[in-house]
Amino acid sequence: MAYKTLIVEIEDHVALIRLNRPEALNALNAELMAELAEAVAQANANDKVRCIVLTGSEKAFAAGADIREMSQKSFVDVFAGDLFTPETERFLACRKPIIAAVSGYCLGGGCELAMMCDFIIAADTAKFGQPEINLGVVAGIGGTQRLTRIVGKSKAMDMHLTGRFMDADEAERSGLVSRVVPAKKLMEEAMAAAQKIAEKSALTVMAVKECVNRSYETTLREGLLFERRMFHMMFATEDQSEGMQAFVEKREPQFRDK
Ligand code: CO8
Repeated sequence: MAYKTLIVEIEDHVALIRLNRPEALNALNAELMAELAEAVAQANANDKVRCIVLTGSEKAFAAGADIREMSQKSFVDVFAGDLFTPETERFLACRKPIIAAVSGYCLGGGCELAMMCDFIIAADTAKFGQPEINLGVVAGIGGTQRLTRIVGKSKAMDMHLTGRFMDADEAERSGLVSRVVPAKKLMEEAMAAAQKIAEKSALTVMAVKECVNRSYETTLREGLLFERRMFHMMFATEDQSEGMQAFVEKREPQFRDK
């Protein structure tokens, strides 16, 4: 499918989705959000795709929701229209891992979108921020909730209240990103991580994503039980038997997603 605001390529089991509104530093407008939700849903449904990488340009992953577009909206438009809810729900329904490869500005809705991914690999040029306060609004697609859970209350308050930007090193120190790499190596690293995931059993990958995400939704006790039962359930799969047998026989496992 051809998109106006995205470039989508599938390479060796990895769907690479590139935000492509260079004229607005990949600001998230209604069209981009609808196309992104569709592209992710398609990748999720495509048996050839085992992992997704979401990226922007060197200058910006995304500089936030589209301020020009939002500036024309009323309360009724955003509330009754439920701005961005269906799109984010579709994005979050994806059961395959999504890696955000972030270079340059990753602000407001852009930072929130990156946090909706499963992990973030950042270029050393990345700048994260929740500057909505400068526009007279609060974050709206998870910034106050996800950033707080990821980096803790003090830093989340600092970011949201001052609107300052955080560089890649600070983002790594704070646990917002999993690794920082030189900008030139960003796509190579992100694609290599995606390829590594693509080699695993798709069943186990799906289970890991569900287990880790569960930790944000439940108490520790319930989360531990969920994880334990998921572990037990994996013994109903051929891939568990193959994975363990391969280790014992000192060979590479041949997973079949069964
Ligand atoms: N929206 C629309 N256009 C944008 C945006 C944006 N968020 N960011 C940049 N652009 C446009 C600029 O207007 C400019 O366009 P033009 O050339 O036509 O004037 C072009 O991109 C290049 O930008 P700059 O000239 O400003 O580039 P600089 O390198 O000088 O500055 C910055 C880069 C610092 C990133 C600057 O552009 C900036 O501050 N951008 C806005 C950042 C921001 O405030 N983001 C938060 C937006 S609000 C939000 O994300 C809320 C999300 C929640 C939605 C919830 C819905 C339910």
